[in-house]
Amino acid sequence: MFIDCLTIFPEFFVSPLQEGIVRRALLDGKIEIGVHNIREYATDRHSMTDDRPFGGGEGMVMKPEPLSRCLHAARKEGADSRVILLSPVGEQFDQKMAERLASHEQLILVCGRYEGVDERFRQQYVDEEISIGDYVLTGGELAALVVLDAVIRLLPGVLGCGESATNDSFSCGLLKHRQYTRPRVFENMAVPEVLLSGDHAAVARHRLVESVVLTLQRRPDLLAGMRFTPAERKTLRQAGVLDQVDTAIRTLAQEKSHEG
Ligand code: 9WO
Repeated sequence: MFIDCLTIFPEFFVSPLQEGIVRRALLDGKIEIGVHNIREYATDRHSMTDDRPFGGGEGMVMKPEPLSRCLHAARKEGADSRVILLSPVGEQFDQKMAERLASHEQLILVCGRYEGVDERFRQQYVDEEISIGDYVLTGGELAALVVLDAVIRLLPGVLGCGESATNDSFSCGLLKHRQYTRPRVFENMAVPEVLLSGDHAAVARHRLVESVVLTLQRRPDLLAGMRFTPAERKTLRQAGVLDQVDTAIRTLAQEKSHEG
């Protein structure tokens, strides 16, 4: 996959791309990342990328021409590319969106600064606008790095077999169970006995219950539309949480039907 970032602060992308899994994906050639300095595509004497807003008011707006020139330079002709603007009014980013974006050949992440980008650039070139959450940043760069990180780890061969994405929080619709490592006792707290038993089926049942209870407590909204197999239902019944789960799922379904 090609990932290209359009920014007036290319240095933002240096160290986040030089660590851990993203670094390895780059070295293995699984991804190619281009960081393009919008300023290099300004044509005036002072390389201006911003200008005063029409209609007056505070702050500056990013000029459309340097952005479009930069975009044309970044775009791989003939590739299935997606142009994304990071902005607080975008659609909220989530794991499902990361999975969808991971299927494109090229992502072009446009990072705004100042008060935002000229509306005509957005209309003409932006395929989708993405928000990573309900807060305002000083620019789109950190949001672009979040999207980039979440997408890269989903690409084939990027995670080793010991770090598979299939057991992550959200991948199966539930939050991931909590983890333990050595020592067996830390500050008087022991590791749950079942995890030491070597009984893989019992461990799997324990983790399912842990996941479901954590999701009920923290993110019951994630249980909407959730379906459990008869074996899973049996495990949840034995753990005494099945009724609570069914009630939560039913309540969410009712809430949804009242919305529509
Ligand atoms: C800001 C904005 C506010 C209201 C309506 C539209 C808007 N567009 C932008 C915008 O493109 N802002 C640029 C990027 C310039 C100012 C700083 N920027 C920004 C992006 N701040 N916060 C984000 C952001 C991006 C993704 N998820 C959360 C916040």
